[in-house]
Amino acid sequence: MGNKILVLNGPNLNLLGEREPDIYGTKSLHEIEREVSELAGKAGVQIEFFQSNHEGELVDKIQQARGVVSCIIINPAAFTHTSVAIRDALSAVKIPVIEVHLSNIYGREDFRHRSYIAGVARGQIAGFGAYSYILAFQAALHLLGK
Ligand code: CA2
Repeated sequence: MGNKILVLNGPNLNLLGEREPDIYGTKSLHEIEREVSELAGKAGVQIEFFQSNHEGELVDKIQQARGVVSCIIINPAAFTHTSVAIRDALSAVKIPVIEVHLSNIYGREDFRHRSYIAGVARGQIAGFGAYSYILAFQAALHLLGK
């Protein structure tokens, strides 16, 4: 299992930086991943990134992480508020989960206030834009005892 961190991103996050910069910021997902990757290199941990617009692909990736990954950082995007399947997959693999959001979901529309993921996560970070991912990575290092 070693010290591998898996960073999962859900639907539409591939559009990051292109639209709605007032809500989600101006950095692309690739830029965010590059920054986190640099930190991982410095910390001597392995890191893998995966983005999908498809719920089932995210479920598959979570299942494949079993026995291979030590911590999952996930921004489930819209699936945060809908997906029992992703919650059940995260719960089944018994890998510590950190939920991350760019925006403060509690300051937005009511339907974003409920997260199906929060109950199976060790913790949640929301509202700091791209920096939420840096904070989530720091939290992952903490969970790995680094
Ligand atoms: O704040 C977050 O990170 C969210 O997970 C982002 C999701 C949203 O449904 C959640 O409520 C909160 C949406 C991601 C969509 O990303 C876009 C990026 C650029 C342009 C349009 C959408």
